[in-house]
Amino acid sequence: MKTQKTFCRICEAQCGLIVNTDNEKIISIEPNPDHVGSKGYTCMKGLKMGDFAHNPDRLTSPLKKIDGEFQAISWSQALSEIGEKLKAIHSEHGGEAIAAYMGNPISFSFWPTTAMTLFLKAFGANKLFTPGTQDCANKFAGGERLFGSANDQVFPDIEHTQLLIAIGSNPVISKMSFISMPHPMKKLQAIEQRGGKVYWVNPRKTESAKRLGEHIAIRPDTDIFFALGFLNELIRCGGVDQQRVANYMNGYDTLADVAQTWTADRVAQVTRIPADTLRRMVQDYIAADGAAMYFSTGVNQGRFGLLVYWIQEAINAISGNLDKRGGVLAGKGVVPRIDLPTETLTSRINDIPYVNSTIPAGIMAEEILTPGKGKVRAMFNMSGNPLLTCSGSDRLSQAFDDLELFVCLDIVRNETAAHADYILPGLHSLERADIPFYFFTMMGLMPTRSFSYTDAVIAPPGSCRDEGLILRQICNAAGVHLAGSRWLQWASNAGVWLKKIPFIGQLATMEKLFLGLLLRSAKLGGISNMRKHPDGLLLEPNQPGDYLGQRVMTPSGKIELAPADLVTRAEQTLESTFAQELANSDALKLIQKRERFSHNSWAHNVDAFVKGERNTNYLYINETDAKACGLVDGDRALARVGEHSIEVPVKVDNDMMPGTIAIPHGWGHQQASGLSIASKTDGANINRLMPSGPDSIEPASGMSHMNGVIAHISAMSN
Ligand SMILES: Nc1nc2c(c(=O)[nH]1)N[C@H]1C(S)=C(S)[C@@H](COP(=O)(O)OP(=O)(O)OC[C@H]3O[C@@H](n4cnc5c(=O)[nH]c(N)nc54)[C@H](O)[C@@H]3O)O[C@H]1N2
Ligand SMILES: Nc1nc2c(c(=O)[nH]1)N[C@H]1C(S)=C(S)[C@@H](COP(=O)(O)OP(=O)(O)OC[C@H]3O[C@@H](n4cnc5c(=O)[nH]c(N)nc54)[C@H](O)[C@@H]3O)O[C@H]1N2
Ligand code: SF4
Ligand SMILES: [Mo]
Repeated sequence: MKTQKTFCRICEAQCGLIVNTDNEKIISIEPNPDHVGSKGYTCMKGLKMGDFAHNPDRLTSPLKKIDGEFQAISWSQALSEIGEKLKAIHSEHGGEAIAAYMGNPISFSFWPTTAMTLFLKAFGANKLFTPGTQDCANKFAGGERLFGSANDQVFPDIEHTQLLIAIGSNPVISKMSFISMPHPMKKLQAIEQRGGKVYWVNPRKTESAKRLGEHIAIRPDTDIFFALGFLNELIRCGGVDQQRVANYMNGYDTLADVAQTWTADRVAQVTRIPADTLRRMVQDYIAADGAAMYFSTGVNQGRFGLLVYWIQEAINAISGNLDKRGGVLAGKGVVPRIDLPTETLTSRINDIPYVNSTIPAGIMAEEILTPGKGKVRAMFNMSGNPLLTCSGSDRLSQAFDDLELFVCLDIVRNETAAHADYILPGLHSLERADIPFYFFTMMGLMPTRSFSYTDAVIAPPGSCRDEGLILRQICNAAGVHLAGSRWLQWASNAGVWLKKIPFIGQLATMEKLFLGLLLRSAKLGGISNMRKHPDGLLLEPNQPGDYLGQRVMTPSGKIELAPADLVTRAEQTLESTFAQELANSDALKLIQKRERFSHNSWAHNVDAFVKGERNTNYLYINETDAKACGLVDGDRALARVGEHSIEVPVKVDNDMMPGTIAIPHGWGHQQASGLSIASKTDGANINRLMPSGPDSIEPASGMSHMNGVIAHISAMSN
């Protein structure tokens, strides 16, 4: 038996693990009590990783669809056929016709994601879709405007804060986003233990809100009015640090103008947070020695995620909490950042802008289906399941069938792959060497600054290959050079040969060269040095007071409190949205809900996670609303948005605020012939209901609207 330390790459917590293996098989996984970040904490999913790596449905060889059925073929056949086809599409239609969707699981692995960027560059292609426009692109778009770069983000100084206002976040289940913090509830409990306070602003009384803090129920997708009401009250109460504003910020007067009409009393009409409660929250925020406002996907997935980002970070900044102990800190990456000037790209669909070099997934179907120059004809889906995870599934399904070449790189044959021409078997995360997630390597979003390196723990089954290798072999077969660079292509080809020589092979693979280079640039001494720290390496702690006036990347060097396009949008849309909210006050609003045993769409092919009652998603609804819809617990309900509807079982749940219903995403696997366990589950795909297309996404951030969508619920007639 072999024992190896590594870290989990399922979510942003990146907990330390100890993996026991025998003959390349995972026997057991335990939490690593000595890991500098997680100190023995993990969740069930990390401990069950063996069930993903050794899944009975794991792909082991390339597959080709022949007469509607998938058949195993050799790598040489797969690569040469894909290469030929791609070459033909490229020469006839150019790079505009080639696109990729890069899903969430592989975003935790540095090398394959970089390889995808180099791959697209090789064809002069730039249409990279990611789930970023389902979970966080508003933060990137906001960072560009307020702080001068998408990669400049702030996070709450949880270890010192006296007041945390957490909006649209449920750490007990999700472990948080844009902050890497294993065992988040322990850190949050410590706030109360030192006399501080936590507020949860959420339409649902979550598992987290039941453990600690005070729950503030908010009507879904009205957070922008909450934020404006908060700002208005903060200014009214003199909670602005005028000296700091004068020294380090631009645009305060315009910002104050925007907030002027949004009093606590007025916004209460739509948020349903009583004005006195909002006033009390502002008083607590002003009084705390170090306070932080933080929001996550609950807000990102609304219609105004970018505007909320703006107002929230303006509040943190003008109150003096930005760059302050216990307030919010500006992340400092571990690897030095090279901020190359990014091109301002727009989609051919309505000139929709790219965010952080990616194109909104909400217009993927239009990019594929709209005829004319730039129509997407070849698509590479790496570690994604857009059919279940992106909005507008029915239209996407039609779009995928319209492609001339559709290639999926995955570890199993998921629902999206059913539409593919070829499926190529990639690696499970425990089969590759890695360093931590981009968010801390490059953006420093971690309260305890630390770093780790892991070698691969097990060898891949069958002929599975590293996705980076697959992409560069496709380049070879299509006769182009990775990133358009002859040298890179030569180096990566040489790596394949050198790999065959024992010892040199250990060092010479492209991914190892790449990771080693990053570690050296971070002054961490390369891979051999990092191997001496299997429990991770603590780095110099975050320092408040090192950001304002020193690291701000805007041209003025100051925080921009009133970005012109956001001010214009606020002026043009908020009054009408407010009126609309009042008019729709009786409507039921649908929100998302993450579950302990689910992970987006890919945890349902593991027996332990779909046992008993867990074998379906549910419609969660308050007792009063259920009654009004003629439903009782256990009924089946029809949920409808526009012309689309799905059927789900009902759970009456008084943790849901009246007027709010929730249905978890990632379900609806019945047709998945490649997933022997998941296909036996019940449940329906909520993204069939979510709006898609150019008019459905948030301007400038490209975010899909997935929270607060108005839905109609009725009982299914038996
Ligand atoms: N309605 C609604 N929709 C949502 C959300 C929501 O809240 N509501 N949440 C959204 C969010 S936050 C996200 S991040 C997205 C996620 O959306 P996606 O990234 O599209 O989908 P996932 O379910 O994460 O799974 C992607 C696939 O990755 C594969 N995979 C896992 N590990 C590897 C690997 O190492 N290599 C390769 N090649 N493949 C691998 C899995 O087998 C799975 O098939 O979903 C979004 N969709
Ligand atoms: N178990 C599990 N863990 C996961 C995942 C998973 O699928 N399962 N997915 C991972 C991924 S990819 C991500 S991006 C992270 C996301 O992690 P987080 O960003 O922390 O998101 P959630 O925990 O889903 O919390 C969102 C909360 O917002 C609330 N909410 C919904 N609508 C609104 C609204 O309009 N306003 C406000 N204020 N709140 C609202 C919901 O009730 C929910 O409690 O989680 C990761 N962790
Ligand atoms: S909390 Fe996240 S990183 Fe930690 S074990 Fe669970 S899935 Fe893995
Ligand atoms: Mo996500």
